[in-house]
Amino acid sequence: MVQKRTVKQVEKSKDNLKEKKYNSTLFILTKNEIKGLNALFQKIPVNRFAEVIAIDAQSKDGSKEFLLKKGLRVITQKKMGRAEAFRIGCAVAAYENVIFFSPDGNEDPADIVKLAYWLEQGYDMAVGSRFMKGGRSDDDDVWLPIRGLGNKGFTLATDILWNGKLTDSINGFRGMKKSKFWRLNPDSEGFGIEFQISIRALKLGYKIKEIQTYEGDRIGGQSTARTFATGWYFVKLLLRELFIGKSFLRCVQIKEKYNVK
Ligand SMILES: Nc1nc2c(ncn2[C@@H]2O[C@H](COP(=O)(O)OP(=O)(O)OP(=O)(O)O)[C@@H](O)[C@H]2O)c(=O)[nH]1
Ligand SMILES: [Mg+2]
Repeated sequence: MVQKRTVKQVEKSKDNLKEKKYNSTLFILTKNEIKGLNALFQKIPVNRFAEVIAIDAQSKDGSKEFLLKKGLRVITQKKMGRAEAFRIGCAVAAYENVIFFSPDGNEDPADIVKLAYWLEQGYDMAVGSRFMKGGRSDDDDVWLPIRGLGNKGFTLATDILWNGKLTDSINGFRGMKKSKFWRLNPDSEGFGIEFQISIRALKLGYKIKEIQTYEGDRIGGQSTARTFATGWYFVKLLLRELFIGKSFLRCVQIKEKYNVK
């Protein structure tokens, strides 16, 4: 017979989840994000993760010094770009589950543990979706919502072409199993990395969990994403993925460059 749990027991298990420590690696990605760090750092649940590493793109505004002062390990990128940060992260992470967080105000630190939770539940990838019911994108507020429309268009095309049910194939706020990351042989540059990962994950039938996320406005610093250049890169990336199918599995594996076995 199934035993009913008392209210006290249910409350206690909820508390356990609140306090739970994750055997996962949390990455904080920065490129001149000192304003965001000042505003958000205390909300980042660093104590809930067995490993926290910052990956910094040679910030000149004191972001690196800030993170070092907080006692974090900071890796300084030699080669720029978010794709490079993802690859460096997956090469050095001590844990299988990795989460990437960017402290520029776009991502809600409260969602970090939710991503970690779903990875622990067995998902290969967990993604914050700005376009699910209840989600929100700061791009939606722009008078000419070109980025929001572009994002939705790319996701729609991806779902149609690779039979997916994604609502946000591009958002950077995500976590993955690092072994599954390397299996995708992700060779994209810069801001294309998330889109490439989403497409290839669909090609290989990965278990993907999307959670609704609220994308706030950038707190300070400068956007590094150039809308039209990034959009054009996405178009080329999509066409290439269409053309190559699953042949990336048989190509030279990019992980070898990062000394990953
Ligand atoms: N480690 C690392 N982080 C980066 C790099 N480029 C950008 N970032 C960080 O990645 C996050 C996303 O970059 P943004 O420039 O905000 O791109 P975006 O969110 O599309 O643009 P906005 O809407 O203006 O915020 C920010 O926290 C950046 O600091 C990089 O080369 N290396
Ligand atoms: Mg941003």
